Amino acid sequence: MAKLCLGYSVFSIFCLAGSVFGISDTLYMEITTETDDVKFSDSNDCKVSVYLNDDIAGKVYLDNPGVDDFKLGATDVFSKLKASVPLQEIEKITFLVEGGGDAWRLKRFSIQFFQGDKKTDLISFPANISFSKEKSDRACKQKAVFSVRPPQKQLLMLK
Ligand SMILES: [Ca+2]
Ligand SMILES: [Ca+2]
Repeated sequence: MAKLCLGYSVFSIFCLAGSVFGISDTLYMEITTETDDVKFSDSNDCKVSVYLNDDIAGKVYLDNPGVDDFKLGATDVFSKLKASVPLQEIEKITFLVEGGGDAWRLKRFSIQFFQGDKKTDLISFPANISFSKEKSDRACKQKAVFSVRPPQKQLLMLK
């Protein structure tokens, strides 16, 4: 009996922790970037992160460990990124670039959200933005921040 109670208690605590901290319903994002294929579009030292609405503290870095991301003309997929804002409250998606002596040119990106066994549609955005906080390696205007708004709330529905 004592063993059964102990088992039950541990299970309860786990369930409680799950509901309090939202372990079971963590919202994840998958972001796919297309680096432009025109000269100098690739980057070796831009530190790229993405955040939702104005929650800069909740930013997640786009970096696949051991992979040379943002090569010329490359498509990079960044998975299991934690979303810091509930799905229905997302109004803005912002790319932030820190550093960047070697600018990065983003042609397009897409984003999809996952929660449990459900997911949203894939939403795709044109960008055509060159990023660099420090200096340019292209004769065009550099930005360090780029924001888009999801076009329709229906696209942010889990299915
Ligand atoms: Ca570059
Ligand atoms: Ca990397």
